[in-house]
Amino acid sequence: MTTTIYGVSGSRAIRSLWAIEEVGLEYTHVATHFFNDSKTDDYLSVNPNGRIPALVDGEVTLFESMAINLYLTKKYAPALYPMSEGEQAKAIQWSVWAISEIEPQQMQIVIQKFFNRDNIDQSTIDSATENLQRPLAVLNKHLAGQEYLLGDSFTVADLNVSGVMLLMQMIEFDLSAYPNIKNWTERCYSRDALKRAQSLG
Ligand SMILES: N[C@@H](CCC(=O)N[C@@H](CS)C(=O)NCC(=O)O)C(=O)O
Repeated sequence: MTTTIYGVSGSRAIRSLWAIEEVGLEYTHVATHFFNDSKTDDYLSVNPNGRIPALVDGEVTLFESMAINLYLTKKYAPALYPMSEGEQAKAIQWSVWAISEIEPQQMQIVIQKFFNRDNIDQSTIDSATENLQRPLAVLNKHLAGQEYLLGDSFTVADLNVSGVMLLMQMIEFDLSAYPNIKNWTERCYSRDALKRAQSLG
């Protein structure tokens, strides 16, 4: 059986490139770019959304980084996937939370800072920054007194939430009011698997 992952590391595909490096599986990386590469007929037959990342693992074809990561860790890296049903639900909860509470707001800032450089709308940045305060306060409080989202060890919950928040690092979002988040992201981002994923094309 072959496993193929699509997407370039300088994009949101990094989330799943990181996951596949964490699970230690042999795989083929196709460095599909989010402009033209992701709109070819061949690629659209893998991900009809025309977005990266996507995964083909034998008979299973998946899009959406959070789903890919939950699948990969459950199947190939039990140490990263919680044992109990309650904890599995928590991993899904945090993954959905990151994509719905953090992602839309951080993307507003990414768009202004990277794709609208000549005509930055500061009010969009300001309101997204304001809207991020509530979820960040929730995360910071949750991380008080524990190293990782589900307790003492790094799991797919950390991979997914900190993977989404790699964009916050890129936009140099000020996390100084959230020391637990800062320390936790430093722990997550020091992992060798992330470094290997970032060095992929
Ligand atoms: N929610 C998706 C987001 C994927 C996504 O939007 N990726 C961007 C690259 S950063 C993309 O492929 N954009 C191409 C397009 O929108 O046409 C995930 O997490 O997998």
